[in-house]
Amino acid sequence: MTKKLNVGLIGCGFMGKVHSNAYLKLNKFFDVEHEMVMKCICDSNAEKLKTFAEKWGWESTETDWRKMIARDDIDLVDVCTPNNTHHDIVIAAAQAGKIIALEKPLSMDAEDGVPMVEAVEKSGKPNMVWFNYRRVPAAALAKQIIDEGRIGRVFHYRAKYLQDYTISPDVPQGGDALWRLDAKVAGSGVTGDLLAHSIDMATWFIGPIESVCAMTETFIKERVMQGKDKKMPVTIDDACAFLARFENGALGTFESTRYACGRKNQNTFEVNGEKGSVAFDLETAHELEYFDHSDPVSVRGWRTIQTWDSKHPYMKNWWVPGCGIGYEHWHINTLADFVKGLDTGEKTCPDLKDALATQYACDAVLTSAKNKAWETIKKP
Ligand code: SOE
Repeated sequence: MTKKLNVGLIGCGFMGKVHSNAYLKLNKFFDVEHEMVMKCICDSNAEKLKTFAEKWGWESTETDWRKMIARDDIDLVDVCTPNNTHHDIVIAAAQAGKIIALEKPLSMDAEDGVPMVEAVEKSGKPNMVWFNYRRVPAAALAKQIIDEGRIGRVFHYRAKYLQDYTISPDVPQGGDALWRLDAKVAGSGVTGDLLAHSIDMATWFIGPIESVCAMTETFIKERVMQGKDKKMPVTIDDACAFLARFENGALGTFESTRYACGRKNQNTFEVNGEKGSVAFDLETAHELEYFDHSDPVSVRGWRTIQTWDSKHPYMKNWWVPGCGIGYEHWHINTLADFVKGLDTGEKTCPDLKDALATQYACDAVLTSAKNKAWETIKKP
């Protein structure tokens, strides 16, 4: 390791913890040229910040993100704050010439995201959005199989992203833990939070979506707003389903909800092509299902590939075959790709512009649901 990379991370919530762990572990498992230096952690809650910094080994703290961005000893700004803050932080960080790693989704909506992309393009510095599921070994293997032409021309894409944590009407909205339920902070509900992952994966696998026809529903109309301590209208989409036409002619179906009793974080895809299919379910994340139509009929069938051999994507960096990896490691894999890109000068996908394409797709989904009509997706 020859170069030090001084990291400044904003936000001590769930994702701040996940990313802190990635900075802590990266150099232990991946041989990259840059050494991660956990230089500064920032959060407006001073008490929480102190405990977090001590626990994760951050060298210094700031309660004002503008001060952290202004510091000369910060090379990379990592944004782990709620969606309504991404715009201002990213633009300020880009103007200060920082490398940017931003937690998904890009922004509240595409209009909010466009100036962010303009700012990073003007700065010319590397940037990335943490769509971590691309770095699940089984998903990366699916990408390889598709790119090698093994399933041939793609006809169908099928995605589900299901959770159940908002089923109870007693779950409040807003505040540190539940801002994802408040559209003023999150931008949207399952569309921006969960379907953004599915859209990112789909376009990575088979290319851009051209148009969508969607429906959304808000099942529980009022919830207590934290801080206000009274019931207020719920303005997010609790569930969303849409049909999609891809630019390459494939058809897609996408479904997401936080009301699928028993589903904690089920993220699936299935891709059907002329020569075969691949299928994945995050609930069994080390497995990739693969069907090869060219197998002899007598033995033809779905095979389950356990993607924990050292030959599988990312796995040579982890344990011996059969000893699996999970959520924390997918983020370390993501960081590894980004830092390798800093070493070699290659762009890491998705960058902010790629994430803007996903944001345009999310906007089209929500507009389509509102207007009850097909919507064409704009391009960045
Ligand atoms: C909450 O719904 C959440 O943490 C999302 O924000 C993440 O992106 C997803 O991966 C898991 O669920």
